[in-house]
Amino acid sequence: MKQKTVLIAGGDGYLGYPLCLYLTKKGYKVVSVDNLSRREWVTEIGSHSAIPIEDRDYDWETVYIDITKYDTISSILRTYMPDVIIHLAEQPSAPFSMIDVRHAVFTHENNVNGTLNVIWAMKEYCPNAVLIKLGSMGEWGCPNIDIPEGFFEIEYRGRKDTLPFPRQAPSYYHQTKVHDSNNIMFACKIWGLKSIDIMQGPVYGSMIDEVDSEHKTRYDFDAVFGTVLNRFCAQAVIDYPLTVYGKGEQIRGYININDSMRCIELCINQSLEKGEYRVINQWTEKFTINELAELVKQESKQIGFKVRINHIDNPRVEKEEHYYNPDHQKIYDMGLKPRKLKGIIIPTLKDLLQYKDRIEQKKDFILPTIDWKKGRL
Ligand code: USQ
Repeated sequence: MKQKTVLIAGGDGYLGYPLCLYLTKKGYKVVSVDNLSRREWVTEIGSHSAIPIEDRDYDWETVYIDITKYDTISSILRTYMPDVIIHLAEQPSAPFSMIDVRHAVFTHENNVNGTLNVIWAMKEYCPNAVLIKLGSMGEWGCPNIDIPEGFFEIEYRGRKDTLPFPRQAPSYYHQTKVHDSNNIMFACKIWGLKSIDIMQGPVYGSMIDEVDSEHKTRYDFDAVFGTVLNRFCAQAVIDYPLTVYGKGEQIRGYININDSMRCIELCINQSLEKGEYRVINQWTEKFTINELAELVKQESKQIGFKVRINHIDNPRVEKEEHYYNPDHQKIYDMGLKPRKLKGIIIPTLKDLLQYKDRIEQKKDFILPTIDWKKGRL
């Protein structure tokens, strides 16, 4: 069988880089495109990745381009004619998008325009390819009813229809993911493109099973680019009280970085009909923030850490107590065998201990300084 060519947009990021490694080791022909802007954004806010990434290797083809320029992404698609395009090339931080108007507009231009360029170039040069697009569970918000995977049946004034489930994003970053979803759904409808739109919850973990010393992913722990569990693990390593925002009863669906890689590979091997727009909720376990903090505290006792938990004012506008019940059956139907978060905390802490000095160096960037109402504090 022909080896699939997979183009990964955003191949330098937290997920993109290990995904290149993972898929290369699995025998796919991988082409990574990136303009390294994630590195610049983290530098702009004054922080750095706990795991150094300056000297890492690329055992796959890498192209330095900016996908917000149509001519560059279209020429790449014309040259490589990928079977699958995995689009991760977005500004991924909610706080970064809430700093001020400049950052909100930049996040929209970068994310929404990049995705529009990808779908227009696909239509022109590889209309039979499958687009696997990284969206966010945040697109759904926290409604007081169950969350389906994309569509739901509704009866209104005596008539019934199957409609896209309402999206209620909690930041200007998450709003860009909603705009992307609408634009991709529309492209599938009018041009017959094929796409899987992945609604992924916060990802955690410092490494994938296939990692070696030359191919480590980045690991952010600052208040802008670090996701909550990764932050808690970094905080535990330097004996910094865990930063629970507000009441800490916010619930999210989490996924380990290994499972994220595996789900994406399962998506690569789905067969989609012409015009199909499929939505997947990609998360494996639900926790409140308080439960996450308690788990990190309990687990890390086994390696002699005495973790403290601190409730701080919530810089975000979000529900702190709510119902949360999103479906996530499709990843299991595709064949995912999930891992449990509990077993991953200690290996992550041990891995991070090697980088303790780098976390200490930037500990001033752990407390949040961006507020949803006031902008930069
Ligand atoms: N939180 C804390 N303490 C912290 C950091 C966060 O209590 O130190 C809380 C937040 O208030 C929020 C929850 O943890 O309720 C999740 O925050 P997060 O920063 O881990 O995740 P979020 O900003 O939602 O964004 C991250 C990724 C984003 C992805 C999203 C999936 O940065 O790219 O789309 O997770 S989801 O959360 O399902 O929308």
